[in-house]
Order: sequence, then structure tokens, then C-alpha cells
Amino acid sequence: MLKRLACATVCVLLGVLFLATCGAPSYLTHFKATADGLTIALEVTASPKINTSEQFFVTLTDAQGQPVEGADVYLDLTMPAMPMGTNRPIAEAQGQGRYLASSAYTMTGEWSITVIAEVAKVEHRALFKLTVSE
Ligand SMILES: [Cu+2]
Repeated sequence: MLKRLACATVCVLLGVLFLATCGAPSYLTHFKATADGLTIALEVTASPKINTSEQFFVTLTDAQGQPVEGADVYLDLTMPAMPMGTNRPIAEAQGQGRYLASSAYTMTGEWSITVIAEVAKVEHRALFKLTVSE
């Protein structure tokens, strides 16, 4: 238990590269954008595969860097090149300003991931791009 805790601490301190060493999933891509004073960070698998359940970790922080709780968060996954149908997973609150959604990419190529976060009735949007291979 202690050893695991120590490992987790090392991961946090030294960065995501070490997550692989600890046997945790490697969320290697960290996106960050500020939309109207709200910072939206997104962590996703760096090299996702198609038709595989993927997790999307969203972290919301305010202008003072404090976690934002109680937001309504969902994602909108689209492909810039073509209509792909609706793919809008809702994120569940995990505490400490973290929200978790899961979905799958249904095709290879470039995807747009829009994170929509509604805080105190104000909608914030951040757009990120990711290429999915087979
Ligand atoms: Cu497509």
C-alpha cells in the first residue's frame, strides 16, 4: 500500500511518462484552454484506437486556479472533414474539479473534441484536436 502510494506520488511529481511504469493508463496528451476565465484541461489517450472505449478526463479551474465543482460538463466529438452523427458523452463529476466521460472514436482521422462546461448558467467551450489511427 505504501509502495503504491509512493509510486503514485512519483508519477504526479515526475510527470505522465512514469505512469506507464506504475501500470496506470498512460494519458499522455494534456490539452488546456481558457474560455471566459474558466480553464478547461483535457487528458486523453495520446494514440487512441478506433471503436475502443476511451476515457476523457476534464479538469476545470477558475481564474484563481481553484477547482470548479458543480459544473455541467459534456463533450462533443466530431470530425472536421465530415458529418459523423452525434457523439456527445456526458461527464460525471469526480470531485476536486474533475469530470470523467467515456466514448469511442468510430473512425480514423482527425477528430475535434469540444468540451462544453456550464458553470453558474454560463456556457464555456474549449476545442481540441486529435488524430486517431487504427
Ligand atoms: Cu469520419
